[in-house]
Amino acid sequence: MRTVYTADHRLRDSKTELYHGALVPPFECPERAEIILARINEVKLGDVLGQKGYGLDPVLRTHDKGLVDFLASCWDEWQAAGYGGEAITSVWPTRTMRGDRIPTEIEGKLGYYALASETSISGGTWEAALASKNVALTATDMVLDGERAAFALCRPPGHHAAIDQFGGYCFLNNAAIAAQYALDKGAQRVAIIDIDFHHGNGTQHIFYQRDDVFYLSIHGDPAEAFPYYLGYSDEPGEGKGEGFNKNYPLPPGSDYSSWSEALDDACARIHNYSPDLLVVSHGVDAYEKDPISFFKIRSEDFIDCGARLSRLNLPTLFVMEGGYAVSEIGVNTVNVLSGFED
Ligand code: SP5
Ligand code: ZN
Repeated sequence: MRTVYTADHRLRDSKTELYHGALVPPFECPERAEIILARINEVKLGDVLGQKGYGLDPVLRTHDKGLVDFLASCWDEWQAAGYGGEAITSVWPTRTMRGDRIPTEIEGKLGYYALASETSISGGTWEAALASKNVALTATDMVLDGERAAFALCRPPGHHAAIDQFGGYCFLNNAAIAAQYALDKGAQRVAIIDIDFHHGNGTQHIFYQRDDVFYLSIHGDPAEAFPYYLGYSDEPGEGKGEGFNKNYPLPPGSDYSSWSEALDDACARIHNYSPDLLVVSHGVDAYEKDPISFFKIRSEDFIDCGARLSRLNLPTLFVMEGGYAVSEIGVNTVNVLSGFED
């Protein structure tokens, strides 16, 4: 399997994450992608290619222009306002206020577009987010051109980014942009299976009312895990999208036996849907030693996970999402890919 990677991911190098009330070095750090790349080379998974340029058109097929303009100018506006730290929101349009007014001042605007406050925006963030979606689209083209599978080593990740919100370490929803791009290139149906520990609220939001993208996600029960306010089992999709959204929230301590049961159910549904393309939102934070998650998936389980995905026998695009046990992230990520290939 070939990989798409760019060193431009390093431009996303924020110094602060609001974590349990303190500012800490972000879990979503540049070392993650470098360690995955090193493992790909170590096991000779396949060639590594650079990104091609795609511009903003495929982004605007998925995201709101207001969000895109905001992300492009946020850091400059924040600095121009004279604010000392990285851009972290302290306000939101919460339930008792108006959600239909977008403030002009950067702090108010930031709260409007943020879905969480852990994710700081700093210099280079936007450039890295653009490169990350280029990586996803380059790999999408490889699969559309006939490769059985490709790995988009995206960083920053994407699945929490909604139509008009960023957060959860995500700015642009790489997997969603890739799925929409495939549809625009002639695919009839795309399935997205999200194996990241967290529910991909952004991907669900983007496709919730549609039947041409079937989103399925196995994740920590949102009653107990980020993103908390979406990802329950009673979210089947809406309108013509009804039946094309499927969540598998699992409790703390879940191991591979219950996790793989959910995966098998998801694979059966994907098989029945018969998509032209399978997108895997590939996070490895379900790993037992992940510092911010609560599943008990072992490194070797990821090999079996890849093998099960492979049995669907579909053109498959892997898009990197989360995973914060940094020293094991290379082994775990590549285990899925090697399991898929063997
Ligand atoms: C792409 C991705 O994996 N994003 C994850 C974003 C999670 N951000 C919130 C982290 C809050 C962690 N709280 C964990 C409690 C553990 N005791
Ligand atoms: Zn995650």
